[in-house]
Amino acid sequence: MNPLHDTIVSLSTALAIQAVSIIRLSGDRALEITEQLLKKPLNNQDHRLTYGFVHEDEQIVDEVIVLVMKAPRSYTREDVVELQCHGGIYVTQKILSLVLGLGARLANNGEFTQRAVMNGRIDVSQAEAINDLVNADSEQSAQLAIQGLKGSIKQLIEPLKEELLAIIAHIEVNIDYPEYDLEEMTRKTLYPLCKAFEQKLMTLLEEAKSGITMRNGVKTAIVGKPNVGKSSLLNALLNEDKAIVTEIAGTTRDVVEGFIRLKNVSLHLLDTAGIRESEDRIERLGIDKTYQMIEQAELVLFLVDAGLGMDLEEEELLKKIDPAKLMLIYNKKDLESKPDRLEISAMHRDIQSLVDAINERYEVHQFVFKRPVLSTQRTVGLAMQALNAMRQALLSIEYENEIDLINIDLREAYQALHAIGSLDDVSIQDEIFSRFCLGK
Ligand SMILES: Nc1nc2c(ncn2[C@@H]2O[C@H](COP(=O)(O)OP(=O)(O)OP(=O)(O)O)[C@@H](O)[C@H]2O)c(=O)[nH]1
Ligand SMILES: [Mg+2]
Repeated sequence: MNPLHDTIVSLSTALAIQAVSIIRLSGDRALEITEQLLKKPLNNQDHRLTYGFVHEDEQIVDEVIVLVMKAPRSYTREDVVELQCHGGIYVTQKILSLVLGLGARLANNGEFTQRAVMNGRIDVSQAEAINDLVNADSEQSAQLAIQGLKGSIKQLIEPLKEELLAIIAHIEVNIDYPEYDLEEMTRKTLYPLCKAFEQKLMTLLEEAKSGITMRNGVKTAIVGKPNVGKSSLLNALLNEDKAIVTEIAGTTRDVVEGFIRLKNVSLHLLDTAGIRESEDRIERLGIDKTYQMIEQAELVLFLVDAGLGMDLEEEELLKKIDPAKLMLIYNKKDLESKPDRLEISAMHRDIQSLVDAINERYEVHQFVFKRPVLSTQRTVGLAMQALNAMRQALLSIEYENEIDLINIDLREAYQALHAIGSLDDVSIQDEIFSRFCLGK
């Protein structure tokens, strides 16, 4: 039998002692197997909950609730049955083995979702979104996944595909039907079209990047002179004693990392070595790293000692940091407080003003979740592939290649975009679905 049409089964809940376990079947024989198990007809129970007993021969194994969802109104578009049994490990395994004995096969990771894709209920990008949603560990990542689930990725890519297809079709009509009275697509007319398309792909990728940043956390470097309280701030934000804090200047040498979720954004925090002229070789290596972190960071929290105020060195240092990613913070406000500046006291874990300021800063970035963005490595990779092919086409035009040669690159760009929502390339199927959890 075609493995895509046999009846699969798996546990939808964890194998643990719990109130209820759910065993899910999908496929042509799902109903029949359940009927045998319950010794009860289920044919007129579509989309209803039924009560019954699971039997092994004449013996009752468990009392269950059964939900029948006949094709095509189910997750997989096949006949689906969900058995809710008592959540004991023994009972659950027993029922599973009875179902297997009646001819169902244990499902692979993601196989239910794979069937949903195969049967056209959702496309691949939606399937990935389902996986992302299951794995989401924050409001932001869940929102991103919901966008993908609603099919927005398709809406994002479809117009691009159509636009490109129109260009390709124009070229191919020119080549294949020269007798048609269609204006000829020349390198000159093609160039601006490709250039505009390149720009659209670049925008797509930029937005994907901010989407991924919002999910993985904004890379945030905590920097400043020694002893201003950088490590104290890291600890206050994380609410734990992660980094060593002492009154000795030059305590931190290596980068100490942490991760926090705030209301509007997650931060990937990097506490760094304090910047100063130093004779100590190890400390200097640490300071080199600090400069690297300032370069790489998307947000720089620059700390100044409120008691000492800002000195010339700090002013010089500030000038070197991209103002777009800079936040200036005065720590140790318990020593001296002034109006009109962002003040905290890391040691006293009094940092709400900073948390509020960061949330405010990322309020507008919530747009990322209001609009669909590519959010998986696979889809971003394909969009990059499309961009590269388009750039190749532009080069090809500059080299004054024949139009049919240029068309090869355009077709390649189209293929890459197409693959974002399609499973035509069967070889990648397993790669995608193996990342799912069992039973999904
Ligand atoms: N009064 C006061 N002292 C603070 C505050 N925050 C930190 N300190 C003290 O400042 C000293 C230095 O704190 P750290 O957090 O180690 O400073 P750092 O910037 O990480 O220093 P380096 O790692 O050496 O660059 C410690 O003695 C802290 O207790 C604060 O809000 N108020
Ligand atoms: Mg430190």
